[in-house]
Order: sequence, then structure tokens, then C-alpha cells
Amino acid sequence: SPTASVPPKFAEGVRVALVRQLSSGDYFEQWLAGAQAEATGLNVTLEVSSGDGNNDKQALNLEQAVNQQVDAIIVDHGFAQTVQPAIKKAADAGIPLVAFDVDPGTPKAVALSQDDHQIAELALGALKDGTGGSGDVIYVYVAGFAPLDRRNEVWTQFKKDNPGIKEVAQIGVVNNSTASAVADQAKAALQANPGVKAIFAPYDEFAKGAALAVKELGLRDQVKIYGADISTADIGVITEPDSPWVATATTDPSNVGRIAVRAAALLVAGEQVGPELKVPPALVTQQRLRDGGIANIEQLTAAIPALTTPDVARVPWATP
Ligand code: SR1
Repeated sequence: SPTASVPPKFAEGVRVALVRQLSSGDYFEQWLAGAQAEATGLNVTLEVSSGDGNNDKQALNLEQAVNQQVDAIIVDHGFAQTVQPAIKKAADAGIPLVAFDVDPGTPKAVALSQDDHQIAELALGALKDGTGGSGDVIYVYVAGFAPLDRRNEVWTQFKKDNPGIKEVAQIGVVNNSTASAVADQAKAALQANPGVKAIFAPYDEFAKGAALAVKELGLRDQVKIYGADISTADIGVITEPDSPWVATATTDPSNVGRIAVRAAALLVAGEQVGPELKVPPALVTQQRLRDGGIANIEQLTAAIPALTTPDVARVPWATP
């Protein structure tokens, strides 16, 4: 039951702008669903915009949110150089800010992320087990996205620590059809490197694309995929017969969206949050999904309760 009375502002209604860089794909859809569910429960109106991958459009949307004097702003992904100027304006104007997966450039904003180093470590631990610590690997990466850059730091160190692992190709694209674009690139990379044993694809759209390429080339017995993120659709891909996607390191994306809204609500209420919030991931293997008969996100979060984190940015006046 709630342990504090609802701040008057929340009885009236609170406006929070959610300014997104990207919105397509399972991860971003689930994240938004979680954010919207939490907002509804807290009597927060979420004013959602998306740059649809266009960084200038996201920056403009952010400027507009600052000008509209919302009660708080959540910046969801984005490139530091395009969002930091408007974040600074918002911070100077005293607007509470939560920055998810982007460096806000100011300690006035709460920096929310998943533990990306751990995400990469868990997936690469599985890759090491699966390959025996040696073999040709294709790596899927696009620089500039904070979570991917952090995962890349772990990959760089992993290669140093495991000299038997050879990165034979780096591919990657992020757009509105990431999976199919990565599938095309992965096919070409696999054809050029016939000895590949594994693909490290630490974003589910990357992993889905890689899985498509492996299947289309008939390489399911030879090439295994180690990814990040999860959705009900991803669980379907991972558990289908002979799927090459054997492990993924992940949070529950909708839980992360919920945390972003809770953190914003706490700031609006004048509560202390942060300065950093990091959501821990879990390793989800194909074996575990199959053995547990797990077919969707609800069953996954029931099987791994640590994926739900009600104590991160807990709102004292909210009904659990
Ligand atoms: C393009 S960045 C994609 C990543 O953002 C989130 O951190 C998700 O985990 C996803 O992998």
C-alpha cells in the first residue's frame, strides 16, 4: 500500500515530455508500453515525440518540449552533440530531466541506463562457452549509440583477453528496418568468411537480422548468435527448432520504461534521484527458455523475478 500521500500536483495531473530518438522495433515499443502504463498509474500525461532516427528532428522536438514548459522531460536515446544543448537549456530553466541511454552532459539530469557492461559480459561469457574461446566471429556494432558504445568497450577488452577469438568482420546499421539491413550485411559477411562460428549481435534487431542470414544460408549447425534484449517475438525466434540465436543478455524493456517515468515523477515531486540509475540484466539462454516452456515476456519475468525492479526509483505514494 502507498506509504505517502499523493503530492497535490499529481492529483491535478503532471505533463512529462518523452523525447525519443528511435521508436520502431520491439525494444522501443515495449519500453514505451511500460512508460505509458506507469504514467497512467501516476496520473502523468506522457507527451511522446520521436525523431525516427533523425537526430535534428529529435533536437527540435526537445527544444519544443523545453518551450512548452512541461513538468519534466525524459530524453530517450540520442547523440550527445545533438541533445545536450537543449538539455542544458532545460536544466537551466529548472525542468527536471531523465536521460535514458544518452549522456546528458550535466549532473542536473538523472542518467538512466541498463548495465551495458554487464549485458556484454553475460553475452560474451555465453559466446566463450559456446566457442570454447576460439574461432572466427562477426561483430555487429554501430558507433555513437551510448549503450552500444559501452558494450563495445567490453568486446574490445574481450578480444584482448581471448586471443583465440578473431573478429573477421564488423557490420551494422541502425534505421527503421535494422533487422533486414543487418540480415543482408550478415549474409555477405558469412559468405566472405566461411569459417565463422559465432556472431556477437548485442541489440535484438541485430540478432534477428543475423539469425535470418544464418538460416537463409543453411548455416544453423555451424554459426551461433549471442545477442542482447528480448521480446515475445524474440523468444519465438530463439526457441524455434534449430534456431542459431542461443543466448541473449537482457533487462525487461517495459520495466526500464516504467523506471524512466517513476524517476521523472520523483523529480517533479522534489525527491532525490540518482544521479545515475542502472538496471541490471540477466542472461537468457535458448536452453532455459525451452526447458521452462517460456513463450512470452510475461512467462519470462515470472521465471526471472529479478527482471522486475520495483525498488529502482520507487514512488512512495504509488500503489504497488
Ligand atoms: C540503437 S541502441 C539499441 C539499444 O538500446 C537499448 O539500450 C537496447 O538495449 C538496445 O539494445
